[in-house]
Amino acid sequence: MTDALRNAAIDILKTNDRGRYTVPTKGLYPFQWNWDSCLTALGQCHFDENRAWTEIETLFAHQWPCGMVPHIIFHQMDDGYFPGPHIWGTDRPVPTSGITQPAVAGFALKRMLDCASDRQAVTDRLRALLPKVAAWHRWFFATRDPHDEGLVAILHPWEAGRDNSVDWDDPFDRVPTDGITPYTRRDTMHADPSHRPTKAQYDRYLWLVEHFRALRWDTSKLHDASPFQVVDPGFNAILFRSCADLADLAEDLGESGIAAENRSYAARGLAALEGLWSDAHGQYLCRDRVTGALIDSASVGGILAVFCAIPQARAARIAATIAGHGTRYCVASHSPHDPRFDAKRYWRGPVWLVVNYMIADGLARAGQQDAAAKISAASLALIGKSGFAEYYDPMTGEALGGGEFTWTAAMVLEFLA
Ligand code: 9YW
Repeated sequence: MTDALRNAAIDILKTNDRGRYTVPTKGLYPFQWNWDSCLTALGQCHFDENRAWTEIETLFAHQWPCGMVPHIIFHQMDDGYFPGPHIWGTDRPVPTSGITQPAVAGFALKRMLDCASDRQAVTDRLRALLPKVAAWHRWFFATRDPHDEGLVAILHPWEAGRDNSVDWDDPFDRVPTDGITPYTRRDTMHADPSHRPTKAQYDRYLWLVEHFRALRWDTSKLHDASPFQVVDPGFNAILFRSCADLADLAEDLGESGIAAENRSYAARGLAALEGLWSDAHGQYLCRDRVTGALIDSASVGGILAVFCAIPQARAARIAATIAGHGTRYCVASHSPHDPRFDAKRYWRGPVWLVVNYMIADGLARAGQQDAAAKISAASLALIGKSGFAEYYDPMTGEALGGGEFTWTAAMVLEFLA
């Protein structure tokens, strides 16, 4: 059974491999996505280490001069996806989007080095990537933390990778929709529209893109110009974990400057994260940076915070919160106790294996082995029941969204390792 699952996962990674990058799934997402690629590399490591390093190298070959690593690289034109390169209008040699995604590369590289069959053989590749990842981290604090809080803001829901989370509902009220260019969505042609974001949300996604494009994608200006600035605990935790892991890697390579800088980002960030803790919810919450208020929305973003080195008591409480969800399959992307929970709609309830993986990893590191093992078992049970889907109904385990999904397959290889 384990061998069959493993082989099926490898088949998916190979099917979606486009040579130097992997598409999340054919049809729905025909390009390279940032955090998908980094997590995909972890799966590739289990059968083709060289290919795994190439995946990350390709991503960083498209880093912007300012340090940002874009969320999509449009390697080859494909009309199957909207919004394509012309809507973004970023003017890059190979077209990219103009926003970023969770900075999981630092973590991925450390994990890849730990898994390497010959660490010496990958040292040069790591040495070449190190300053690039460091530049990305520096860019985050320079452009997304203008008041030196130690926490960075996302300026678009797509940056968090949790597109239509309940977290963004209130801050989205401030984003206008007037004047946007008429458009035709493509996602709803590939997947059930009732499992996807609404038109009202897409209008706002597009308004933000057009607004940033009008500022010529000057990433030093976007933060203050954006009506949407949200401090997401999950997004920050991924960055802090990557900073800490990059610092370890840098230390090993004698790059003391990068090590010290990233240790400091991680330490300051961890301290600042405490301000997002909610005792009432037993997890962290987002903060709306425009109003300064915490957002009363118990999403998986506040659970994912366990991916960085939060205090052990917080991790224990998060484990209890997950258990308290009471869903057959964990971890629901939104609390089922909240009336806004929607078991089938994308990031408003369904389970995502990548998020499960990071939560399980964080819980295990914090001494919550049982809770981590339950998440791992639930993840594999979902695959056994419904295959390698994009996301799943936490109550029934039904497969939702795209099929033959790359990062889902990659995570299975990690869960089986
Ligand atoms: C989009 C590719 C991406 C993920 C995101 C997920 C979804 C849709 O798919 O985004 O149009 O970008 O929300 O996290 O990276 O798998």
